[in-house]
Amino acid sequence: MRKKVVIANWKMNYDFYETTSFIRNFLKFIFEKKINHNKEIIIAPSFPFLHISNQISQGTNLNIAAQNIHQKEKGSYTGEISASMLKSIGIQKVILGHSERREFFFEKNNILLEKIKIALKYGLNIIFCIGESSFERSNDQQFEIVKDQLRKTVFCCTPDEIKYFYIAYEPIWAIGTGKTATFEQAQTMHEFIRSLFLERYGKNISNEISILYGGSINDFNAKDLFYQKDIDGGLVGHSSMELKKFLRIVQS
Ligand code: G2H
Repeated sequence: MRKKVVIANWKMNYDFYETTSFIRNFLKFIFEKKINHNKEIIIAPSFPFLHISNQISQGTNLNIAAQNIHQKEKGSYTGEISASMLKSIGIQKVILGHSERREFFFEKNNILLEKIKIALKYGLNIIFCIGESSFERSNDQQFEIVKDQLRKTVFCCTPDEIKYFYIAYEPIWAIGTGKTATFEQAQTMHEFIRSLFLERYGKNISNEISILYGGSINDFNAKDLFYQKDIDGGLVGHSSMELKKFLRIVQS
């Protein structure tokens, strides 16, 4: 059975105090209630707090992920963060391809493929985001778009490399809008994504790959979404920033 995974993507929110106190309180609750059995929980704070967050969560089942890396290994790229820097502070996971990176930082599929390659070189697990815009969905192009995003990025990897991936389907029209995909819409897309993995890599990989949903998940809709057979958990933005809400989502 595939593990359920819940990831908090805090984007550019929370300072040092907010980050560390949230993680401490979260761990306290998880420990007391023993709710993380057979569940993978990941929090992605901002770069400056990755190291301390990782230290606080040492020895627990909470994992810490970065929200991005630069595509080059090192060099004159002022202000950027490399995969090897993350690795050197014990970070094992990174989110790539988020639609906010694609939209605001012009990250196209070719750049994302470079990022994938450098992340894999340093053995980082990749939470790779894909999804269509509202215009594309209204023109019924969502399947074509998602297929193309995968073909130009993840599907350039070998079967051994695929073991490092989680896929997050995040329809852009549902991100931060409060407009969630219905569980039927999400399940249909997840089933389609899994069928693409079947076609490209065969049965074992398509059965094992975790496909998460993202886009306005909250403590009310999480249960229905996570109950679907091809939805293995969620990538949660806004609702992951309130401890009680996030705990309810994790418990869903
Ligand atoms: C999508 C999601 C987290 P939100 O970006 O990746 O954010 O839950 O706020 O829509």
